[in-house]
Amino acid sequence: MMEERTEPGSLAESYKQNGYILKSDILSKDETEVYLKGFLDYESRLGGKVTGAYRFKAHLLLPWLYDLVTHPKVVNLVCQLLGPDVVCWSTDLFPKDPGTGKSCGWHQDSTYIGMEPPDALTVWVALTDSNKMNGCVEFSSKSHLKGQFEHTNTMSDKSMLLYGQEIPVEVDRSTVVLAELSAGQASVHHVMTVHSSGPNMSKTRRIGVALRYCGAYVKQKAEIGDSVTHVCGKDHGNFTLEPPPAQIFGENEVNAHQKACGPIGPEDLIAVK
Ligand SMILES: O=C(O)CCC(=O)C(=O)O
Repeated sequence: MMEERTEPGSLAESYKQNGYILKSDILSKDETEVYLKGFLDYESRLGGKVTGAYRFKAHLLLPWLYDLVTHPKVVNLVCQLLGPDVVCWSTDLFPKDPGTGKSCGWHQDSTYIGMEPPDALTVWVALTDSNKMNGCVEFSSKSHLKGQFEHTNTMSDKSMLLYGQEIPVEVDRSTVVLAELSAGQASVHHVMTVHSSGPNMSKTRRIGVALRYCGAYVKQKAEIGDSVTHVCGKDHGNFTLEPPPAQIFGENEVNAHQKACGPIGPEDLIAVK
C-alpha cells in the first residue's frame, strides 16, 4: 500500500495539486487474472482484437467489467476524490499491441466530454504490467490547472484516440511523470490533466482499462442526452441511467450498449492490425 492511500485527506490533496495519482494497489493477483481472462474472452467472442465502438462502455455488455466499475476498492478511491455521489460515464478498453506503433498524443479527456463542473476522472487499471517500454500512460504534472487547451484532430491511424486528438504544442518534459504500474495497480487522472502514452516497444501486449467517473451532481454541457451508470450515493437525476448487465451479450445488454454508444457497424468488428 502506498503511504498516501492510508490517509484519505492527503490522497485527495495530492490529486488536487498534481492532477493525478500515480499508483494505487487495487486488484489481487487472482482478481487481475479473472479480469484479464474476461478481456480475452471478450475478444474471442468478437472474433478479433477489440476495436471501434466495442472498446467503449463495454461494462454494459460484460458483467465482469461492471464488477470492476463497482469494485469496492475502486469506488473507495473514487469517492475520496469526488465525494459520495458517483456515476460512471464510460469505460474504454486500451490494449496496446507491440509492433503497431499505436500511441496517444498529448491530450485532455475534457476535450471529448463536456462535464460542468469538470469533476470527472479516470481510474486506469492495468491488467498487464504497464511501463515505459510498453507504452504506459504519462501525465504532465499540474496541467489540469491550466484550463482547456486547443486540440487538433490529426485523424492519424497511429493514434488510439478516436480522432487522433492532440495538443499541437510541445509539453515541457520536466513536468512529465510516468504511471508505471504492475498488473492489478491503477493510476488516476483528472479530466483536464494533459496526458499521453508512447508506442509499445516490447514483445508483449499491454492491456489496460480506463474507468471514467464523475460526481453525480455534474451536468453535461453538450446537448447529447448522455447516459451514465450509477455507481454509489445519490442519483442527482442529471443523466439517463444505464442498466447493469445481467449476462454477457444478452439481447437487453446489446440493446443497452447500442443505445448508449449509437449504432455499431461492421467496421467495429475489424481487428486493429
Ligand atoms: O492507455 C493509454 O495508452 C492511454 C489512456 C488514455 O489516454 C486515457 O485513459 O485517457
